[in-house]
Amino acid sequence: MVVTPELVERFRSAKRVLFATHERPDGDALGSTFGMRACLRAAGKDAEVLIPGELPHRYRRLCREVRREMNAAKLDGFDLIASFDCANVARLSLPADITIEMLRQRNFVNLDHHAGNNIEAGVNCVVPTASSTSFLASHLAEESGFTPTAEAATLFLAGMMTDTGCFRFSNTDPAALRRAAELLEAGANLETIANEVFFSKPRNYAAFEADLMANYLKFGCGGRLAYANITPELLAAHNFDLREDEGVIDLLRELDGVVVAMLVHRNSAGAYKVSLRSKERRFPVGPLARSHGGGGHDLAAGLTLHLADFAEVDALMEREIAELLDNSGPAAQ
Ligand SMILES: [Mn+2]
Repeated sequence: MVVTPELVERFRSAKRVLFATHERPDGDALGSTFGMRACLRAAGKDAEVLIPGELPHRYRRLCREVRREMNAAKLDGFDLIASFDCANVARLSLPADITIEMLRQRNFVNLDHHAGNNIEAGVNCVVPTASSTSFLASHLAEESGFTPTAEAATLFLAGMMTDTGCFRFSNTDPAALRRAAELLEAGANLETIANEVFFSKPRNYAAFEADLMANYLKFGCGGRLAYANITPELLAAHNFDLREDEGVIDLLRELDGVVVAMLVHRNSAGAYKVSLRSKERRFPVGPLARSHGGGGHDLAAGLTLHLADFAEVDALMEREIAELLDNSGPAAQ
């Protein structure tokens, strides 16, 4: 079994299921919850996904009928509540009237693939070796005896593809590729995923990216670091919402010769948010992020700095990334 028998049992016996996930939901958060919802509905059960905020543009057609509000009384109408793909209590996206304690007092389960998950539900199935929560959810559906519909297969595959960077990132493993094949056999619509999720960039986003690459891109560490400051002026010029697209950093990562990519933007509180990506396991950016109170994986991590301006952030990070690139082990064979 890929998921725990306890989790399977809770889903088998449930009649009305409510899903929650992390704030700023990504493809995996949405694919896993909406995919499992489709499986449950096809099995004649009631199921809803609770997301108080807006969905990113590219998922709006794949993920319809979002539940936006909830209160304690309505919560009692559900006999199972599930948190999917959320590692951190602070990031669980709930309406103002609902607390994590209210969920913990009920039949509450937790499915995730992030190490260090602190949701602490009644049943916790956390599998850090799994490439995505959508991968786990597709196995949960199968092991619970629900046949994935074509819609569910499409959603699970979309979640797997977004979390693995279309099977390019280091979390891609044989099990993920096999599962992708099985989901295609179950009717997943790859054309829909490609067109909705990946080939659907609004024109103002393309203009933002062109401006970024032409006018904001900088290099350090002898060309092995590519970075950019996402200034409020740049965002305003193109009416770009950085929350909409987490793929911007890949524009830097995909450059030849670049090992570490970094984006810096200033949040509404005036702090500087730093996103880091590394292309090589021998140069992990995770420990660097954690040394500043940030977090993430070895090759994809983030941190927040409270400094005076972009220049101070750039100088500090370039110094630390230079150290990382100089001090890590010998070149891979
Ligand atoms: Mn995920």
